[in-house]
Amino acid sequence: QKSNSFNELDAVIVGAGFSGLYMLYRLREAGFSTCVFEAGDNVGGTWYWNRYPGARCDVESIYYNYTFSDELLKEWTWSSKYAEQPEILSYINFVADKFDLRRDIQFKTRVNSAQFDEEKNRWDIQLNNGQKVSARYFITAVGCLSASNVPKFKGLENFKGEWYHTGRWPHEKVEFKGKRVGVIGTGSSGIQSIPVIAKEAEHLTVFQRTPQYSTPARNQLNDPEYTRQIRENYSEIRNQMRSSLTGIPAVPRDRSALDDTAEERRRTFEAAWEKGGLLTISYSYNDLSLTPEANETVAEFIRSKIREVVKDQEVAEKLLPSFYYGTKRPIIDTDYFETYNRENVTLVDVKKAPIEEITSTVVKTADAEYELDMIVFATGFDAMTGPLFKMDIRGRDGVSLKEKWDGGSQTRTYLGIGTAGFPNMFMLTGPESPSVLSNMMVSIEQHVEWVSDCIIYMRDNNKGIIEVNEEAENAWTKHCREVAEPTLYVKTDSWYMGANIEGKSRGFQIYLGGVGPYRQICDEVAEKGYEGFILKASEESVVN
Ligand code: NA7
Repeated sequence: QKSNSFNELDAVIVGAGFSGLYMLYRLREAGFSTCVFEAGDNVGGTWYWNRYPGARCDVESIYYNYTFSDELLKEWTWSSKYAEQPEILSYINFVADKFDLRRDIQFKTRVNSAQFDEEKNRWDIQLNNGQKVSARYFITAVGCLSASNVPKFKGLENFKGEWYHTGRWPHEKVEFKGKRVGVIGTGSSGIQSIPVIAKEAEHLTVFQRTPQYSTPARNQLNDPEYTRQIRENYSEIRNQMRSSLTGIPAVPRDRSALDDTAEERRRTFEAAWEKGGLLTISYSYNDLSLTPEANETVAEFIRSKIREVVKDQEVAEKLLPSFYYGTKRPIIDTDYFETYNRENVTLVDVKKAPIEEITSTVVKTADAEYELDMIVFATGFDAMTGPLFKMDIRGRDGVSLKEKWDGGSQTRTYLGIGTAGFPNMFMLTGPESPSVLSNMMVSIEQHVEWVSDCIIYMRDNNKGIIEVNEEAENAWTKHCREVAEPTLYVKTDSWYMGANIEGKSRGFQIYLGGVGPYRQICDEVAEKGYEGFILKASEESVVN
């Protein structure tokens, strides 16, 4: 029955994660015919795919949920401070059921291509099952970290054991017991999974290229009284989240690290270490991401902690990070460094002796061989542009998004929401929006609400085409670079910089101005009749 209405859809949304689901909800409420296409066989996006052991969200659960429905806020209770993947996935399923979202989602379906038809002013969308769909609006809700990256190791195809990527973890239980397991990569996914795998596997070998700063999460069960208080004050909390820098109601302390004595700093960092949490240490001072000297104070504090926790000082030395703290995604952990005190764990420095080849049973580095039954690739993602480029998206004159953005080396957007030459296309949490440097839930709700308000405005004002003005795009892209330039972020090779993917050139692709200021900018744009966009009537009225 769905296929009959396909030719007349108002909107197609790609992806049934947090952003796609809310987008569907909003458009449907406003009376638009909408369909979501989702590659997985169920809802969840990031939380559907990242099922690796130890996966949990490092934003506190009370802030990592939808806030648009008071009823929903009352109905759901998070069990702990940092929710584990299965609990988050249950939440997303709960939401999908509560709002009856599944009836407009087609699962197990990938969008292969989307092409703007300049005569009809509609998007022609091709699905991997051969179906074709036509829609006025094309909305990508594909996430920022959904294109998994398995580096091209020579010989991987010969490996006889099991291998998995953390971001494409199987749904069946993976058994580590009695096995020699290797984990490649020590970003958030590696650091979350390593302590859990170490407890089960016969032996765990960690292949580390860049040592990471990680601080304790200090996860705990949520006290019912605490949950009650949060619920009671949620409208105030929601306002704080929305106007904050990162989508979490916390502000950096208004003091330079260099204004304190070494002893005072030590006490401050120590208290933050004990308290735990994602931003506690970063927010101890206001200049840790700006001045190398200030940054070095926190970096050295964490190094001292690693030396303290890890008993074998040779291993501890290998674990000491040297880049600017916070310029790769901060990580919080449960017993990560402690894991290296276990008898069954070996740390291998693959910066010093890189992985050269994988054979049927062995990972060979430049100076040794490691026999393994299983390899876990915790090697990250082709971030931001990767998920968009998995589809062949073509705008005016048949130009593809990939061509326009020079293969991902040079993103160009207006507000991270639209890009010139691609009319009626909206990106949720796209490059050059605050997205991955914020609590995604806050960014997602803001994007979805802005985009749905815009589509409603178009209908109410008899407009059929909206596209980014190139000047506005140039100014936004320049502004993004200018905001990032004075910070230490641009001095580190990270996935924020596109530096983890071979062939992608370096460029900071996230808006660093903060979610609160960003929201204000977006609101002003809308208030001024979508300033920076060109709006036109279309011959064909918007189908509704
Ligand atoms: P990350 O943070 O990108 O981490 C990937 C890790 O894999 C990192 O330690 C990389 O080292 C390592 N890596 C990548 N390629 C290789 C090769 N070829 N050889 C050895 N090691 C390699 O991904 P995660 O999944 O952990 O986290 C992604 C985000 O999800 C995270 O930031 C949160 O926002 C949630 P490198 O540092 O590049 O030297």
